[in-house]
Amino acid sequence: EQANRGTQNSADFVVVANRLPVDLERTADGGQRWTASPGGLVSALEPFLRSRKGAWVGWPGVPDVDVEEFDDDGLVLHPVSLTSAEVRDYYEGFSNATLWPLYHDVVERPVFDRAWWNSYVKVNQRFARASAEVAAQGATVWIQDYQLQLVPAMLRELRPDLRIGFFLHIPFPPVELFMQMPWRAPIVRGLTGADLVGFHRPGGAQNFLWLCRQLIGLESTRGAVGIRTRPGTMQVGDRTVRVGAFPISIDANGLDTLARTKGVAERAAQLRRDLGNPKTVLLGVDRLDYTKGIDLRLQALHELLHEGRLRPEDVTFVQLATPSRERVEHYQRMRGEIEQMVGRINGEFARVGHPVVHYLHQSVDRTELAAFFSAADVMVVTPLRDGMNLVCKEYVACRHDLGGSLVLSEFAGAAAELSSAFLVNPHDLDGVKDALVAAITLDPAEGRRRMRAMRRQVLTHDVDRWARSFLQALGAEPVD
Ligand code: GDG
Repeated sequence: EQANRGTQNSADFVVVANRLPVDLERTADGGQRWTASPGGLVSALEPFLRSRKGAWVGWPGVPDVDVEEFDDDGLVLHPVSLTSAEVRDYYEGFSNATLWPLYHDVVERPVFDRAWWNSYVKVNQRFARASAEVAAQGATVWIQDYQLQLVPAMLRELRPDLRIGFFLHIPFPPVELFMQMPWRAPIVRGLTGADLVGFHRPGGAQNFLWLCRQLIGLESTRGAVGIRTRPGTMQVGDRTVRVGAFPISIDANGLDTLARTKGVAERAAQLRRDLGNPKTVLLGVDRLDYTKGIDLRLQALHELLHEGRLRPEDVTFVQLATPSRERVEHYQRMRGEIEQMVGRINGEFARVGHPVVHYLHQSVDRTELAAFFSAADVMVVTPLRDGMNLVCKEYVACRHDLGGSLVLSEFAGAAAELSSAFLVNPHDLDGVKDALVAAITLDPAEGRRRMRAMRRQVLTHDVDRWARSFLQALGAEPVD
């Protein structure tokens, strides 16, 4: 499968992300193999990548390996190597223990470490060089997310001929919080190397425009930024940089089709039987991350059971918690706390053979996930802060039966689009409890009305529309 290095400066469309869309895995016999991990981003970009000479630049997911570029069914995958020390400092450190908590409202205290920053600069430089190597003259390069915020300016320096886009998948924080960052000016300058800087929400775009004015003295527009349209603009030397809001979404039709299959329907019914056919199945699906508010929903459930507003024989709560960033200390601490809460609730309210909380620290495949969504009466999504949150959109896409209801945090980007959910302030525990009870006792006709409205939004605003609107604003796609 491995091809020779033959794509120097020949790709017309390049995606740059921390990770490649495939993971390298070491096998038991000491060999290695690739496993596909195509998320929403890959499926959304696939048509663009395949219709042009596309390349994807990213880390293969294991440290200390040097892999040659190879061709994966017409898409060039260009691996960037990281040492173990770089994984620790650039990835687990600066990306996930500095930027992640800072950009998520300082839910945990960000760690500011100069060695981590130095590693972040060095690795961003490596990604910029790798991108410069694969991009053809005048190509479009689309850089993804918070791990690579310096790449736009670094790449512009190497290759002024390129059309460069950047999209941030997590929230861009309020300026008061961003100003804590010791390396705030270089980060803002790094981003301004792009021709278009995209965020999920207009608020993030506005925060960024403000910083460009106040921190590095650029001239920029002050008017409101629209969604997909009316981007803000600023002057960076002789270039005009656009700043806009592009709410990401999911492959809604693909998921809708999957959820309608007999296999998923049967598996959903089986899951309910396995859970003991409770009156109400509540569901949480998250990476095990402290921003997701898993502890809050458990606390709300605990209090409702304690007060007798919910009866343990009527409700079952399933929490799928995908393992994530397990070597970062914040994550280790939170995992312990959540598992203790699960133990406490089951200790007090379970009966033999009937736990109230089913907690799975595992990841399941897409079909199984669709079955869980189809089986759940109430989907509980309570992040303290979330750039968008795809899980709630996936739940809606799976409910062609118009069944089920959604409890959704106001602090998820998705709340702006899913106004027919039960919106909650996750910091207001009584409010969360009331919303859970309201969702559980919802009149079915009212539930269908709400679900229909949410489905209309999600099915017409899918990930393909997201990618197209970004690339059109970048001038890389004709406007339809
Ligand atoms: C970041 C931002 C933004 C989860 N468990 C399993 C599984 N998943 C899938 C979900 C969903 C994805 O992982 C999680 O996406 P989210 O958007 O909910 O959250 P983050 O991972 O934090 O994503 C977020 C997103 O980027 C995109 O811009 O929306 O705000 O934080 O697709 O279904 N998938 C499978 N098994 C699991 O066990 N197959």
